Amino acid sequence: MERFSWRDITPEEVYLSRRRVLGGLGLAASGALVAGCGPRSRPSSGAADGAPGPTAIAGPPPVRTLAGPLSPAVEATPEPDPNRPTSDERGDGVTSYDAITHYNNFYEFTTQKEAVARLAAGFTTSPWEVQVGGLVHKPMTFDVDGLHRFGLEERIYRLRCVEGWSIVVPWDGFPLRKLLSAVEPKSDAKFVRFESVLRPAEMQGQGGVGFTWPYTEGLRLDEAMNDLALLVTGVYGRTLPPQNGAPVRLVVPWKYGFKSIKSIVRIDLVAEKPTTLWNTAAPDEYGFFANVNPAVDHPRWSQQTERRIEGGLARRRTLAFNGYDGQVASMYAEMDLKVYY
Ligand SMILES: Nc1nc2c(c(=O)[nH]1)N[C@H]1C(S)=C(S)[C@@H](COP(=O)(O)O)O[C@H]1N2
Ligand SMILES: [Mo]
Repeated sequence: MERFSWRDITPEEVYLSRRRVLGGLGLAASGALVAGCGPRSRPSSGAADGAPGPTAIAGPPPVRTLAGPLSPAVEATPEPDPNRPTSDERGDGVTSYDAITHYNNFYEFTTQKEAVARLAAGFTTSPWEVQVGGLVHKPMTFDVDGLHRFGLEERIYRLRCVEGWSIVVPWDGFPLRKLLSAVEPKSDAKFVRFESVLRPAEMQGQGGVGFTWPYTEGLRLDEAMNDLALLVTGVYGRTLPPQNGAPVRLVVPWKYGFKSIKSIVRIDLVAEKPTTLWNTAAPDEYGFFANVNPAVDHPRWSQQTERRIEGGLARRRTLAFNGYDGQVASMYAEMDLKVYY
């Protein structure tokens, strides 16, 4: 049984150097990680580190409606789809399938990012039900095929982990707002609460202490209705592999990655701000809103820069709202983002 607590969650550079000290072994197995194994120093905070400044935003993220069903998940990088854009709207190239499926945060399995894929490999994702209820007029239960009545789109989003690493991913899914509209929220519904599966027999990390399982997350209703908030069942045109949150997960690209809850079994409309796993474990470290904000440091590390998990040690500037400010900043016009992080 693995035992860990929120204090084990560290900035990526500490995580990587700790792994190196613990043997360095296994690390080289993942090509994506070799870059992270070299000697590294603490990132300097701010302008002095030579990180490139933000580039101009060309428009909203690329969206492509998918015609057919998703193909089965694969172990190795799937054949490239000639129709898929190879970069996001900023021109940031997509991160490879191998990299995003072998460097994961999924604490139900382990805190070792390189080991999640292996430990999650046999995870049972079918049958699966997602119950949608709470303050709604039409509570509904969906199986995964049933969710696809809301359509299937490919969206290339950046995902920025609170620990300081990031990826660019072609997700397949549909806007959460379509599902929420279908269940017809009552007028007193103000927040949405999400719950991951509780299955300690298959998830060794749930046997440990330090967290209140199951993993839970939440959004304010207007955030959940924002077009960018995506319920995801696939990646790279393939069924989502277990390590990335199969069979269905949320992706909220303007917030730190921990808001993008995996392997969802319940979605409830509620009146009060829901408690969430990370906010409960360490409220001063992981806020409920958790909007990507380079101006507010994590209490234990800077949030000014980040490292793409492919492409070496270079750090780039972290952008307010992860660069999606044009689509989301108006929701927070009244909030002091230095206080409500
Ligand atoms: N249920 C659950 N969801 C989760 C997590 C988790 O541990 N459990 N980790 C979160 C964190 S911290 C990040 S950065 C993203 C990582 O998603 P990825 O592995 O697909 O890149 O998943 C998020 N969703
Ligand atoms: Mo994260």
